Amino acid sequence: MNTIIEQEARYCAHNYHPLPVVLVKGEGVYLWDEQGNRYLDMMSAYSAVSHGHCHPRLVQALTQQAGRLAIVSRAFHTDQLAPLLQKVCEMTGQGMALPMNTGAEAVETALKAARKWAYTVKGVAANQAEIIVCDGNFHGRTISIVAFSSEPQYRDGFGPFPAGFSSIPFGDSDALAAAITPNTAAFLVEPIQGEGGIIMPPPGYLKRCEQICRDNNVLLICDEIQTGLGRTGALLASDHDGVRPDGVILGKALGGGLLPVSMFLARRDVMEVFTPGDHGSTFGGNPLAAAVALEALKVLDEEQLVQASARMGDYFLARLAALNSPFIKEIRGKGLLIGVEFHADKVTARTVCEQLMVRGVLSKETHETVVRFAPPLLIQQAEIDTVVDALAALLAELR
Ligand code: PXG
Repeated sequence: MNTIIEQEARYCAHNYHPLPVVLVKGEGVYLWDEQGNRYLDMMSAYSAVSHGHCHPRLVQALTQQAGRLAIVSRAFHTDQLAPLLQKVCEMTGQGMALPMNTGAEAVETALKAARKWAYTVKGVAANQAEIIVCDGNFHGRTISIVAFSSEPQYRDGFGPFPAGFSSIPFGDSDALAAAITPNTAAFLVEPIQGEGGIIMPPPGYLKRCEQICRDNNVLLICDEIQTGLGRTGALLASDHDGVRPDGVILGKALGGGLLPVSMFLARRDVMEVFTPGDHGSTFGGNPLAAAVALEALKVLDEEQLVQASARMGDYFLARLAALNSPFIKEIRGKGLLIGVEFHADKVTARTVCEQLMVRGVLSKETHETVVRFAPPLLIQQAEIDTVVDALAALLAELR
């Protein structure tokens, strides 16, 4: 056994089951292990590394800002936060933003905003606000977020849970219309369910949900932590449907693959429910994170990563479809958020990931049957060829 892996098993909580590889270096779409073996990264840290590993401009922004001013808390202003928030609001068409660090914190922020908006603007009676979510959702790991997870393992052993959430089938806009009550504050939804298995809703779903929310004075809040910032070939996945959500949650790639940076963005009248002391975070909006996130947004623009994601995603999907393998049940995705579902009785997704690793490709299964392909957005055609060829070779061997 590798001693580093043993040491981690001894001292780290066993809340993950990593592939047996010890990574020491990353650059662009590539990762290297201790022995100097090179891998193509098809995971991008669950879509957090859309800019590629250690992007030189982002490393420079990080090191420069780290040497000037890193953390002061929001007790004071810094010169870095406002330019970031203006840029991200202008890019997404939202009015105001509240910066946090991890995705789950930004989701919690959205839930708090929605509830307070329901009480102070919509007129819902105290403690009666309801939030509708979707079966198969993944929004993070806090107690209130797992309270509305439909995955037993995320909940088991962690109750009691807060009330005020109801869940409907994903992709069913009629179910949303039926679930709304006068107490409904918000509908929280992932435009494409990522951790749920790269689940695509039917065409026009989000647009219909937007209309239903408007008609009922319910906030449409899109969790774009995984789908946002170019991952699906549009800046936001909700752009594909021409939808302007009332609130948007960003994280992961916002930190440029270097730092945890997240935020809740919303219409001005929604965000204005927060007053000083209501909500906060020691590290949220710190100038180090803000400098990196602003540079990450500029790189996204200047290197046209959103367009690249659309182009390379189409190519990747076409090459996968051409595999025509009896092991593959379905190929799903948009842009560079792709899931390949295998027939459960033929091969497990874990086995595919282990075999891909041996062939120099790193990915991770979600559930037992789906392997995700979500590389950094700067991946080139030849690299996609390498991945698809590796998959084809291992499927041929399995046969
Ligand atoms: N929303 C979505 C759509 C996500 O994919 C989160 C929220 C939570 O973000 P943070 O930064 O709090 O992890 C995610 C995270 C895991 C895991 O093991 C998490 C994600 C994907 C795969 C595994 O917790 N996505």
